[in-house]
Parts: sequence; structure tokens; C-alpha cells
Amino acid sequence: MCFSPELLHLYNLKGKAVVAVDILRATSTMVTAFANGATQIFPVMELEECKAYASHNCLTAAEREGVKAEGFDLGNSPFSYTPEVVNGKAVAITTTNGTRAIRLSEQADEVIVGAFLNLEAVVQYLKKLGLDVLVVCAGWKGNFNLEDTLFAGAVVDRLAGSFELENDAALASQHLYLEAKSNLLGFLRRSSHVGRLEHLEIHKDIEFCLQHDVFDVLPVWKQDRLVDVLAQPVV
Ligand code: 3SL
Repeated sequence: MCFSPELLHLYNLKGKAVVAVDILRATSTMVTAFANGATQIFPVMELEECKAYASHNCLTAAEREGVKAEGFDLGNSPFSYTPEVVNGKAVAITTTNGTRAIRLSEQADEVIVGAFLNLEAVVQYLKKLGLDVLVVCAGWKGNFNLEDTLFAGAVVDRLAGSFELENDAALASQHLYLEAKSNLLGFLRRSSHVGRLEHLEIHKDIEFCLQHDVFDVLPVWKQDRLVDVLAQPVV
């Protein structure tokens, strides 16, 4: 596992499946958007780049410092991505850390977007793929964060028996997850990003994003966008 996109230079992504994660909230929001019918998602790093997608018939979404950026259709709350808003639509999104983690992982053989919400779908896909796995935590502005690390630990835990661990970061994340899993919210209470979001009064998003296995959705990077590879084709 990789604690932050800033540490990606330490890893060779060739031959690997990357699981990019930003539990609070970018990847949880993307998973929710697909579950509610979004057709494809363009994760981009810059605000201007994102805005340009408006002329390509996309909804545009942007978050900076936890807040919806001005001039965009949506922010980064999973509750904004209702079926009424996203069903049948493409979405372009930029967030402070999450979209960066995805785009900086592009060189991997597979890039999968993970969250607790689609944990089991991610794990089953990784078992089928059989590639070495690297969980890339979005962190916060290059720093370690607890919630993404707990997700990495959950992946390690569910893959135990099928994969071998290659680094101590993976082992540490599994230990943390096992310690925390009976009360994730309590465990995260003093974490920095929960503090930031609570300051913004975004309590319900935090609880929502910590739920396990809610959606059978699997966003995978294909060329320049994410698609849900489990989505049923519309007939
Ligand atoms: O950093 C990010 O990518 C965001 O997910 C942060 S926030 O949860 O929208 O504040």
C-alpha cells in the first residue's frame, strides 16, 4: 500500500492493479454516482480542465478545501449525486486529493476506484485479476490520513489467504482496520479530515461513506475516464 500519491515514485506501477481511494469523500462519491446511474466519470486535476467538460455534455463537479467550488453543477457530497441528477449523465469531477490519486496512478495495468461502499466488489475483482495490488491512498495534500489507511487495511484483510503482503504499510493498515472496524466512526472521531468536515457540518456524509458493501459498482479506468464495469448494458 502507498500512504500518499507523493510516495508513488517509490513504486513500479507496471503489472499492478491500483485501487485508488479517498474515503472522505471523492471515491465514495464516485461509487455513489455510478450506483445512481452515472454513465462515465472524468476525474481531472484542475478546475479549468473540469469546467471545459461542460461543453461536452457533462455535469461538472468540483471541491476545494471541502467546499463546492463556484461555477460548477455539483460539489463532492455523495448526497448530491441522486438518480434524478446523475442517471444517464456523464460527470467530470476535480477534488483536492482524490482525483489526483486516480490520475497519478494511470500507468498501472488497472486502476480501480475503491470505497467502503463497494469494498466487496473491489476485492472480488482483484481476486479474479490476479495482478499484484497497490492501494493508493489520496491522503490530504501529500500527508497520511487515517480513513484511507483503514480502507487499505480492509482490502488487505479481505484478500488474506489469496495474496502475500509485500510491505509493512499493508500489515500496519490491516492491524489498524482490525482494531477500528467495530466502530469506524468512533475510531476516526479525532482524525484530521473528519474534524475538517465536521467543522463544515457535513456529519451525514461521514457516516454514509463508512458503510461497507452497499453498492455492487466497480469503477475502472478506461483510457481517459472511469466506467462501471459491472453496470448492466441498457437494452
Ligand atoms: O480531497 C478530496 O479529494 C476530497 O474528497 C476532500 S472532501 O471530502 O471533499 O473535503
